[in-house]
Amino acid sequence: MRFDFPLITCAVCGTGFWRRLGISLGLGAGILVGPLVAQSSFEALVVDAAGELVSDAVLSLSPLDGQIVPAAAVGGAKISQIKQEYSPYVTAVRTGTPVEFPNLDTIQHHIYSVSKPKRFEIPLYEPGRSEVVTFDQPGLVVIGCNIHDWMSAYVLVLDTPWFSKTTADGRVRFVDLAPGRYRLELWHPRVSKPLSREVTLGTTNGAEPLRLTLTLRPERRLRRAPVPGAGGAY
Ligand SMILES: [Cu+2]
Repeated sequence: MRFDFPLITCAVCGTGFWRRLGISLGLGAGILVGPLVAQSSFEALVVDAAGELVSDAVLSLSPLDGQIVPAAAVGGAKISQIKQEYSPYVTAVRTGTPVEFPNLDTIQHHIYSVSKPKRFEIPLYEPGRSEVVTFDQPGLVVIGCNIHDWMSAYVLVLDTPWFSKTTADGRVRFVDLAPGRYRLELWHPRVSKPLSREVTLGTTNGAEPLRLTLTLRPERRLRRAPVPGAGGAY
């Protein structure tokens, strides 16, 4: 079975090659179709069981054929505390990435995680302060706040450089991938079990993104911070 995809932008380097790719689902032989070229691209559309577009889903592609993996980029990510929430709610990083945690509020926070890939704590975190935590093991890290129990954030730490998070359009796009087989994994904060399948990237003309359906648990995330102006902030 083969799907063809249009190419738009690079989730890794941000460049905008307008190439097109073909992708063959890795069912059985996982046949590559069309002449091989140096690079392939990939686009996916993520929807829920009702067909609604899904944001904050992280799709990653891990090479299975010894494709050359680029060195980790210099730089990091940032998760702010602002208006008594973490922003962004979902962050995906490559293993070894430093993540900055600036407190942009006028109150203290107390950041912590007890997740196995990165247990850490930044106690009584003063306004204006910023510390860096390096996520050096792959896996899912759930972050909370000991003062504001509604505050939560997720850091998905990945060994591959090829990952991207969906926004409101439910789409992820990759370019400059080497042709070959990849393990595709798709995670979301409300998914019980991440979607996982093997895909084979080739090169050919195409038009439609790969449509992926996630079965999501009901949304239970509640905003429980005090209403601005009503007093009681702490
Ligand atoms: Cu807090």
